[in-house]
Formats: sequence, structure tokens, C-alpha cells
Amino acid sequence: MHNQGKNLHIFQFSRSPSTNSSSESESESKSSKRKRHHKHRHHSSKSKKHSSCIVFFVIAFLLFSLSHSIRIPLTGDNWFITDNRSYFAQGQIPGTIHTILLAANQITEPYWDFNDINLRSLVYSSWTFTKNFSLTQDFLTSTQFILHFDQIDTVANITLNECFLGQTNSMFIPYTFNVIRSCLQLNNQLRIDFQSPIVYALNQAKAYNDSVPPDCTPDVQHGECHVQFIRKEPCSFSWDWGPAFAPIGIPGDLFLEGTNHTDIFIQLESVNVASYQSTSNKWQVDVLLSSNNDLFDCQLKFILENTSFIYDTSIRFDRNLSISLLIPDQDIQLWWPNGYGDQKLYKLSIYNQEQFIGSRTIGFRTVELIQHDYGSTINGTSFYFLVNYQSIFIKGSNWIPADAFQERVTDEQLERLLRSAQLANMNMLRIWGGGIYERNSFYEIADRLGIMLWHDFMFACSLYPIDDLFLKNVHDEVIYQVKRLQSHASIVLWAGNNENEAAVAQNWYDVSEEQMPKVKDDYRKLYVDIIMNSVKEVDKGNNRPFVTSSPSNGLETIKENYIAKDPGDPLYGDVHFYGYQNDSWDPTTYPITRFLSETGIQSLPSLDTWYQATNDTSNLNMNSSFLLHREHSQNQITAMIYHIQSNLPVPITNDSLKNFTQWIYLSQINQAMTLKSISDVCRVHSSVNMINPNTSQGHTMGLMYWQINDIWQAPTWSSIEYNLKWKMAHYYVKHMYEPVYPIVILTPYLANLTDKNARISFYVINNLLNETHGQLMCLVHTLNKFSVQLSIAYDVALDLTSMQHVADLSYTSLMKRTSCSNDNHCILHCSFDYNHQHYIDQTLFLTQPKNYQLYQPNLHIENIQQITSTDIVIRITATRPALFVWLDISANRSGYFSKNGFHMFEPIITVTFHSWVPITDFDRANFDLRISSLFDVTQP
Ligand code: BMA
Repeated sequence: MHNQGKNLHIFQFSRSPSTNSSSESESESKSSKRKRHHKHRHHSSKSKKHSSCIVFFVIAFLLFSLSHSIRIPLTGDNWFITDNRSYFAQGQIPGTIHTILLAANQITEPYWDFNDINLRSLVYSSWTFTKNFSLTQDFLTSTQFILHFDQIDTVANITLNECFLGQTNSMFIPYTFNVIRSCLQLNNQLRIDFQSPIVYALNQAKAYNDSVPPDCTPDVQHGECHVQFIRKEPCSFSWDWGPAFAPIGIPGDLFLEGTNHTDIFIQLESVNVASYQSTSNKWQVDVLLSSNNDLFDCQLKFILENTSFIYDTSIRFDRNLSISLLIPDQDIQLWWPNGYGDQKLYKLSIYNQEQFIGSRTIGFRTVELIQHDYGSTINGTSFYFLVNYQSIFIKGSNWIPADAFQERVTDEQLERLLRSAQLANMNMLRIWGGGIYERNSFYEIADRLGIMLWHDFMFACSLYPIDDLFLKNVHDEVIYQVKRLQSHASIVLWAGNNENEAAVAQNWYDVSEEQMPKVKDDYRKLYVDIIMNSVKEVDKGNNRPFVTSSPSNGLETIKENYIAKDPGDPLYGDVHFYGYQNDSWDPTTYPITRFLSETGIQSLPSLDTWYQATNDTSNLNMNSSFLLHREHSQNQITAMIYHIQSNLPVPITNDSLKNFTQWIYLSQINQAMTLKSISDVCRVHSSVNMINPNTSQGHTMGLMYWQINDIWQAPTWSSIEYNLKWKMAHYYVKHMYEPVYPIVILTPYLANLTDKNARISFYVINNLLNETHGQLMCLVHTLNKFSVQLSIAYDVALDLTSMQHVADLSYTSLMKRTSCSNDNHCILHCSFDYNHQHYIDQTLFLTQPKNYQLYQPNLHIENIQQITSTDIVIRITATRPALFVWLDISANRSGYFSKNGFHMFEPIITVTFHSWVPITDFDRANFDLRISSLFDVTQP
């Protein structure tokens, strides 16, 4: 190896589990295709240049011998599955038993009615998957054979013809089995014998010499037990928003590969933008390569496309190679999170001589998690993200698996969900620790859309076994997933687990006093010794922080030996907060944290979504056993009704379907207003100047509400329904996360008009990286007519990423200037016009909406016009102010409105419907659009 001067560090070291990602494999086939084509092409010109031909053949042979592999794809629709008792079906792989039996019409839609229970016995059985396939003589001339599974779910014995190849027991790592020649024939049968994951988990629990609580999911979830004993999607045994289907099958790609041991095979394991060296203005990019071949010389070339960076080096390759490229930043543009700049991405391609080894798409950004003290007078530490040296107020949510059956999730679906996050001004999603590590395309979309990812490892709400086999499995899982994912600019933080520090610290599982020290040691063994250290082993550099749990107290948790006394302390780290007993609209009921990474409240999905799961309208009412069956969180329907009644009028119509539709509408208003209240609390405390010297609380630098998406049709905390329809909450999230945002607060909350101390405070926040100036105009309206009682205006100028406390007004004296006899007559509506072209409004209810006298607004859709292939403009008129105006479109249209659930304080308003797909059949007559408002709920 010869030193390439200051731009390269080279390390050689031993082999670890492989991490082939999509670009890798793609490169593979492309290169072999290119070689083959290459070869054929050359046969025609032999006679002319004899000497040059010899040279050509030598090079061709060299290239050919460099790596020549034949891959036999084993996916496809000629797989057979049976439970060796009542089911036998042919089906598609990637696939699992439920989707194969459904496609074979041997079961009905798993999400239909009570099928999550009716079909449960399927996963109590073991299943055999078989595939017959033939091989060519040419293939059988290879000298090495491997059978590769990208993902297998979960516990199975693999047999090829009569050869037992091995067992799998994790859905989170790939499996590669060496196949000896004698196990292969021209006609072959691959057989995979799956154990029931339920039975396997039970047996593991029984065999384990200690109890590892919780044994089972709460009864209300109709779930299964001992999921912590199997490396499988934890929520597949049910969760408080999802069903237990515990799929069995092969959700990923699989193939048989033949190679010749003389072939040189270099694998691209991983690429990581490890750090930025500000002293030298260079980015350190670590590349990990591996090869099964014995020591060999090679000529590596690294090309960063669309830049001048090309690197050649000749190396003696010994199994594993880590190379740290130092890339000058002169022709590098940064990757910024959504709302702060572009998401510039670069392709780094690696070659051995001319042969393509692999590539990764990377982005250059620095990420730090700042946890500093505030000085002697303020307790606690900060907890905020610095991206490219810019502090970022995190606006996000929590992500769960998009379907119980991953083979049903399309990239288009993932695109629309992540796009919905981007459109809602989010800059971060948390990949929650009870689900799955998503497919590559998910992270590619997040990179492209600027959605940063807080990525948990898949451990949630449970203690876990720590026997060597389990820990080895976890070690391999972490190494594989980190190598697979670390090239993604979007992934900005790793977290060891979901809520397990809190579970131990607050003793959720009633562990005895004498047992607790061992439980704490086991916790540290799993999340610190294994998971944290495995991450550090491969995710080098300082460009992606690690926290052991969420919630945790960050550095304070480490000081308390990784299990803080109170991981939910608002002065440290991140906090999960759910206040179901409070009036969730009341901002004073929320803790003022450094970072609120989970909070939220449930709502019901729309009727269209329910019709995907039942067509029995008797199921569609608030007391139906069906609704209660789909409600997996104890007493949440009761809590939902209580919250609605606290602030809103309740339906009086006797038309049961209309009544249920109105409860859906009210539950969505309740959720939307709750999230708005929480967000306003977080954002108004987002400046360090907002720290309360008495409590040390404040400087809230992030909010991620629970949850963004749904896994099926049910009452949950989601803002987007299973069929991707935005709930009212998602429109409110889009508004509450606007980069420039006015906040109006009445203190005390809902003060009485006569309260002399009450005051209205006006703030404007600017998250933009540029100064902002505009006018904040506030109008007091009545609800019986479009008339302004009073208007006040302020010119506001804001520095970049700052907040301004514009004014405080005495509530009584302000309202004295209106004819609002009491607080249920009037409402305050503000708007901030800024930078000459932007406008954002804000509404302050002076009492609960249920107390207002609501008048018939005579809402009317005056005109609907298609303006582009995907955009429809809707002109709405009203004769009086209308609250929570809700536009609803038929299920056969998928898209979102430019705003929804808004209040109308002017007689005409236009809204645009953006369709996800071009609308080719637009016709005003069949454009099934419905409009309603809160007034309708008060009508029989
Ligand atoms: C937190 C999350 C999830 C759960 C949510 C709602 O516990 O981590 O486990 O679904 O609250 O209860």
C-alpha cells in the first residue's frame, strides 16, 4: 500500500456480517451484465490485430476473473405453503402466510371485521414453504455456492434438497448459507420450515432461567406473549394501536449465487460521512470493503460524482478494508433538513480497476446533540440538535410500521407518508423502537425530502433476556443495520430503545427490590455493553449521537449509570408526556421540557377508512363491540368522549351513521386542538430567554407528537389514516409547524372577562435562516355576522431563528373596547403577513367552543375548478363565521387540501385540493366534495 498523502487513511482488519444494500446488488448484476455483453461484443474482430487481441483477452480474463457470479433469483409466485393440516396454497415471495392465503382466496382480508382474532390460529401452527427450481450445468460449474436471504420472518430451518443448511431466528439480519456442490442438482427443492413465532417465544421464555416481564400484552390489545424472546417486530404481537398478526414468511429478497473461488469479489459494506474537519475544511468519509478472497492486489478508484473528487489507490486487500477518504469541502454543498435549505446528495462510486464494486448516495452535514449546562442559577442541561452548526427546533412525529404485512407496503405509500411529513413542515421523524428497521427506499426518500430520522433500535416497553445467544443475535443485528443505514444523511441519532430506561427506573413491571440490581445490570449489559458499543464499533466519527433510551436524561442518565432516577425529568434530555386526565386544550397542563419526543391524544379515522374494515353499519357507533375491539388502549374511547365534552358540543342527531360521523369529526377537532396547544407551549418556550429562573424549565427545542401514521383502521393517536387520508390533526400540524408562526396566549387560560390580571400575550416565531418582518394584525370577531369588533396591529421585525414577544395586553381593557358582553360572544383572530408574500393566521378561543352560540353559516361550495393535472381550486362562501370548516372528499380520490378544519371569518375563501395522482376525469358534477362545520353538530 502506498501513502496517498493527506487525503487518505487506510486500515485493514477481519470480517463482520455483510450489509449488501440495494445499490450493492444492483451494481453486481450491472457489472456482470456489462462483462457478458463486453465479452460477446469482442468475438467479431479477431483476425486484425493479433497482439492487441492477446492483450485484450488477458484484460478480459482478468476482468472476468475479477468477479463472475451468477445469481438465481428465488423470489416469485411458484412457492407452495402449507401448515401440514388444513391449508395448502401457491403464492408469491416476498410474502407471508396471510397475504398468500388471501391471494389464494383461502382467507378473507385480515383487516376485515374481527379477523385479527378469527385468523389467529394460523400463527399458532408451523408452516412449510417450498420452491422447486432448476439449475443449468453452466451454473453448477461454479465452485462456490451461497443461498442468501435479505430478510426471513423469523424462526425457520432451511433445507435444500436433503441438505439441512441451518436455522434462522431473527427478522432483523440477513442470512447467507454456504451450499456444498453435492447439495445441488439440475432440479432442486428449497424447503423452509417455520416455527410458530408464538410457540417459539413461549418456549424461549420457558427455557430462560428467569422471568422477563411483561409476559403478555394487556388484554385490551388481544395480543400474544413473550415477544421479547424473539427478534421480531415487537408490535406484531399487538400494541395499543395495532393488531397481532405475527406474520410468518419471507418479506425480503432471496437468491442462490454461484461464484468461482478464484474470482475476486469485493463487497461494499458501508459508507459513513464520519466527521467534518474544520481545521482542514475536509470531510472524512469512511468506506468499508470486504472480500472472501485471500490476499490480493487491487486498484481501487473512488469517485464522488458531480465533484472533482476522484481517488485512486493500489492496495493489498486482505479480507476487510476500511478507508477514510478526506474530501475537500470546496465543491461540496451541504445537506439541510426540511425548511433550512436543500438536501444536496452525492453518489460515491467505488471501482476495482474498471470494475464497479458499489456506490452509496451520501449527504454532507454535521450533527451534534448539544447538552450543556446553563450556568449556576439554572438546573439541568440543554437538549438540542445543531445541524451544520445551526440550532434546529425539531418539528416532528413518531413513525410506526405502515402495515402489519410489509409486502403490502409500496414505495409510493412510503413516499406519500414522508411527503406528508415534509408538507407539514416537519424536519424529523422518530423510527420508534417497537416496529421495524425500514427498507432502503424509506431512508432514500427521507434523505431526499430532508426528513431527519431519530432511529431507535427495536426494543420497546419490556425487559429482555440477556443470554449469550440472544446478545450475539443483537450484536449482529446492530452491526448489520448500522452498516446498512449509516450512509443516509437523514439518520441523525441512534437510540438504544423505547421507554425501557423509564420501565426500569419507574419499575413498571413490579420487579422485586432484591431482583432490581440484576435487572439494572441486565439493562446496562444489553443497551450499553452490546448495543451502544456495537454502534461505536461501526459508526465511527462524531456525526451521529447515541442515546441509550427515549425518554432519557441524556448525559445525566449516563452520570446515573444509564438508569436515571427520573428519566422523564423536564430539565434533562427528552420527555414522553400523556395527560389523559387533563383538559388537553389547556396549555398549562403540559410540562415545559427541553425536548418533548412523545405526546398526543387519540381520534377516530374517517368513515371511508372504517368501510375498509367493515360494511356492517351497526359496527359504526361509539358503543359498538367492533369499535371497542379495535380500541387497544384501556378506556381511551371514554377518555375521548370526556375530552370532546370538555370543549365541544356533542352530536344530537338520531341518525346513527350521521351521529357516528360527527363523533369522528369532533374527535379529530379535539386531537387537532390538543396538538396545537402542546406545540404552542413548546414553541413559545423555544428560546433560551424563555427559561423560567424559578423552575429552570424552558428552552424547549423539539416536539415529536405520537404518532404520524396508522398500521390499520382503528382509534389511534395518528394524524394520517391507514389509507393515507390526512386527519384534521395533520392539517393543524402543518399549521403549527409553520416556520414563521404567531402565538396568542390568554393567561390565565380561558380567563373570565372580568379578571383584571388576565392578559393576552402576542409572540411571533421565526425559524427561517433569514430575517423576517411583517405586520401582526389581530381582529375581535363575533360569530353571528362578519363584523370586526376591534383591530390592533403591530409591525414586527425578527432576526433569523428567533422569537419575539410582541406585546402583552390587559384582557379586560382590550375587551372593554368591544361590544363583547361576555367571553362567549367573541373570538380573536390574528394574521401575520410577512416578507410581502406570506400570510399565516392564528385563532384564540376566549372560551370553550361548546359555550359559543353558533349560527348557521350557510356554507356553500360556489365553484370547483381544475387548474393543473393535480390541483383543484375550491371557492367556498358563507354568510356568517364558521368554525372548524371540514372539507371531505370521496375515498376514490387521494390527496390533501391546502388547509382544512379552518375557521372562516370572511365570506369567501379558496382552498386547493392537491391530488397525489393526475386527475384525468375531472367533472364538477362527479367531484364528490362535502363541507361541514361545528354548527352542523348542533343540528338534529
Ligand atoms: C408510548 C409509545 C408507544 C405507545 C404510545 C401511546 O408508550 O412509545 O409505545 O403506543 O405511547 O400509548
